[in-house]
Amino acid sequence: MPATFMGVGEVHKTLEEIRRLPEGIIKAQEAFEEFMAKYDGFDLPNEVLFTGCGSSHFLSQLLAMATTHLGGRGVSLPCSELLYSREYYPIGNPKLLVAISRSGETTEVLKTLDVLEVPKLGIAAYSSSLLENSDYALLVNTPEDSVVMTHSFPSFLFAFQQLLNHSLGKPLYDAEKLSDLSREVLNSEEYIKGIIEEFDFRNVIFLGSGILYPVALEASLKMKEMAIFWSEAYQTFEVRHGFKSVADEGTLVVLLVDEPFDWHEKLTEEFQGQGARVLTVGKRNTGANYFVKIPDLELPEGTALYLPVIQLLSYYKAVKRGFNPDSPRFLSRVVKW
Ligand code: F1P
Repeated sequence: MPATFMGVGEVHKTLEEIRRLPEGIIKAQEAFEEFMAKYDGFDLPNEVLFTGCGSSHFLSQLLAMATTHLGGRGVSLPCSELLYSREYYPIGNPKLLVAISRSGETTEVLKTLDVLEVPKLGIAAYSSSLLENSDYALLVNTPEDSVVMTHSFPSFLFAFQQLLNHSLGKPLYDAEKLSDLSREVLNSEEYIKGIIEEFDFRNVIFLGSGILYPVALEASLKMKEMAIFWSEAYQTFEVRHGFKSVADEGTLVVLLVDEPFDWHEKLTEEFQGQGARVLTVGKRNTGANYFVKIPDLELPEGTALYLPVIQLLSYYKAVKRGFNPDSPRFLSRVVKW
């Protein structure tokens, strides 16, 4: 039976897990509280190096940016670059390595624990080799059967943001509020499904600036992993410098934005002038063809709220293309060497 046809009422595991973000935020808060109880007096140092693979690498970029945004110095590298090419990167003099892995068993992540003589903080969804071999273990109880990372990604983000706020003496975010707001964002599922039904785009460009750029990168990865569909991600205004030439009547441009300003409206109009359609995801529309409102939370607090939108978009594109997002071709849940 074709992979995408499910029994009446049956739902792909991947969709179920995307929808679990509200509880994931609460689990993330619990993970943060358990971490603080276990490592009494722990504070993050100012200079932190972050690493991970695939989605966990893009998550490491988010954590590095959140650290820098709050006055620290966060640097992110994919594990394999940290292992084999770190001399080309300004990793500086980090006082902690934060290694991220949903499974906690990815070979490259485990190997990074031996690279630098600094304490390690592991973030995983399972008791795992990563957590066993880290000095500090942040176990976020968001296990996923899906091959691709879904609600665990924003849940890990939130748990770390709370640790960051605590370490810098900033007020903690309100987990219940963010959980409720993520439920609000998930209410856009039917609308997102409608976009996929209405517009059979041939290619998709994801745009994001600052902390939303790694979200654009993750969106592009989700589209490739689940829908086996080529996509690209750029820093928002960079796209005008040549990359935009690919955009035409078969293109969907997904503009991830916090507070739009005139350049966002101009960019939207420019892409529409090329025949493309634009989906704006943010606090206000930019004159786009489609719009998903993100609740009014300052970034970086509200960053987690963008993830379900891009995950749902890729999920429904995968189903439309006749693929089973629960078992993407050529992929495994845990990459081993
Ligand atoms: C990392 C990862 C995933 C990707 C795929 C293969 O896994 O690259 O990000 O979606 O599942 O593995 P992990 O180290 O976060 O468990």
